[in-house]
Amino acid sequence: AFVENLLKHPTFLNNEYHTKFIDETPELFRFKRRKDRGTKVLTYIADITVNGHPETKDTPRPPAHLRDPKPPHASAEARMGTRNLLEQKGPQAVADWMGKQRQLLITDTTMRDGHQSLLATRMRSHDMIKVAPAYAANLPQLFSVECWGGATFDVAYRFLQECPWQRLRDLRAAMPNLMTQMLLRASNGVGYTNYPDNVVQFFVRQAAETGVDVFRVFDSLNWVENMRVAMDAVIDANKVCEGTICYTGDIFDPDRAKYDLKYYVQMGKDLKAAGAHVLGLKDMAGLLKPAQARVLIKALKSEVGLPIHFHTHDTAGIACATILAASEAGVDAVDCAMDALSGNTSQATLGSVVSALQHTDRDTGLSMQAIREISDYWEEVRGQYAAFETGMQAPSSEVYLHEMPGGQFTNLKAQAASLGLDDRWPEVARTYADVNQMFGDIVKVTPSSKVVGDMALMMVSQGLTRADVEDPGTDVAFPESVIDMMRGNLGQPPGGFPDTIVKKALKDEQPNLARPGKHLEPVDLEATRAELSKELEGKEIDDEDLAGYLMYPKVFLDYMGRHRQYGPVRTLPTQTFFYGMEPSEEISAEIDPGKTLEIRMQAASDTNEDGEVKVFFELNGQPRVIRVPNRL
Ligand code: BTN
Ligand code: 3PY
Ligand code: ZN
Repeated sequence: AFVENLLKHPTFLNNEYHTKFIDETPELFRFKRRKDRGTKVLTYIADITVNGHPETKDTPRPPAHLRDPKPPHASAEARMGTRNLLEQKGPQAVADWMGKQRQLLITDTTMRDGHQSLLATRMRSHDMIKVAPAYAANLPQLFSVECWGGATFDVAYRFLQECPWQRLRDLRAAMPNLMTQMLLRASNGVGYTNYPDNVVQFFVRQAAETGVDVFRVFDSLNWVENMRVAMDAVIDANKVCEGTICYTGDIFDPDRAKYDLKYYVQMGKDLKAAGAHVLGLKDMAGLLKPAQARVLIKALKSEVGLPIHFHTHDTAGIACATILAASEAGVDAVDCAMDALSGNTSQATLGSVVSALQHTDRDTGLSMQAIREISDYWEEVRGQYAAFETGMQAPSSEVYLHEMPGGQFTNLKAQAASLGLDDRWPEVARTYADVNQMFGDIVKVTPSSKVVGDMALMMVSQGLTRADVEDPGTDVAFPESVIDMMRGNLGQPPGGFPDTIVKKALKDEQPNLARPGKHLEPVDLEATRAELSKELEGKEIDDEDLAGYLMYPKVFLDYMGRHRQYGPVRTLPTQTFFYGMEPSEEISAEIDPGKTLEIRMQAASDTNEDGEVKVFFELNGQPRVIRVPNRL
């Protein structure tokens, strides 16, 4: 209630608050006695039942048979996996082992990039944690399970009302023999901007402690200089540091000579020199073609000498072919998504890759039956998220024109539609490519891809061409993100940004060409912890909460405010979370290990003259009535 009051207070809303404001504003402390967690959760269910969930309101409820899918049986004993090796012998031993394996190693990306690319990152922990024991028991040969980082951190707090750290902790506990993997945007953490070095270090240390084993570290402009702080932090934590090249362009295309074979080999060597245990090759848009993969993987293998982990997207429908070519060229590990969450902007189809390699010298050793069972589970899970499907019907070679990352593509399409540009998508795609050239042909991946997207949408909606923007005579209102990037706040691309665009965006201001973190003051962590604790009524702030707040201050505070009102809603089945309950429906929610709420909804009243609806429940057999305002 305190945070609700705080968030609603005009001084706070005007962004003028300071810590004294809280001491000087006693009305913030006028709130009702704290409710118990059962009541909080019932309040949430009642509210969603009456008013709908803002994100799924106008979409049909998924069919009843998809309610709370059952995971496959996990065979009794989890066999030794990569995590045991990491725990016993450390990250270098993992890399050495990788390089010696003949089988193609597989990372399952379903719980991170799979749903990030297909379902707007909306998959809830509830659906992941249930199936994790089946992964541990039935797929012990997996290299890793990518389940954290990228956009999942932000979306967990912001849209799913759950703590991303708790997700990680729970997954880690459920898969003790498998390495977990995260995507880390180097100095941009899991955010969209460069953080001070000590914040990056603090975040990595905490992620390692809570449960990340493999850190895929990349920079959105491929600037190795800007990756060192994050890479060093991973190495210090004794976890696997996957220093990563982002792939763009086409190594065979003489018009894209900036990103040629030599460029990538040199970057690979630089990452090795920076201490990477494994070399990541991140083809975030799915641009690498089979013939190019053969050449690139061979060159990286022989000239860099690190084990290689290849990531691609199936946006153009060719990812399996590229993966098989990379496999023939000696790649050590590749990323796939479970069949039901694969294809299109997601990863290649895991079962198909595994099957294609059976009875060859790169046989993965993974059980097709285990894959089918787990994929059947994911198929039912996916059905619950129908509201977030993008409607993309087919893969498309258009990606070779615009080069949008898998995670951005459908997002930008929706953004374009919301600006009334639905019928002008080909123009947006073309303009995105033009902006890339205007910016000097840069790597486009979060956050640089967002900047290119912002600029393209602005140009299409205002009818501006590249020539208009570059003309010194025209006045252009650049998006803030573009000005920020031209200032050097995301770092520098190879060769720098072109003068024309820097001058145009910054006018007389000089860009900063140094690593952004070099000039950012370290954050006083203990002072921030104390301030945050004060803002949250003296709540004790642990390192996870502090790291969350440092990444996303407002998102974190909003989350905490809602958490006080609604309690542990992360434990609700997904249909209940997004659609509420129906009369006579019964669900259970395990709010603590062994402490389960049995919830039965009886009925809802008509709306009374105060605009309220009474929702009648049984909670663990006891009748409970919750009143909620009808806001419809
Ligand atoms: C629950 O299951 O109890 C709900 C999840 C909320 C967890 C709270 S939120 C802030 C803090 N950080 C954590 O990792 N856990 C708690
Ligand atoms: C992310 O940073 O979230 C990505 O998936 C980049 O590809
Ligand atoms: Zn990806």
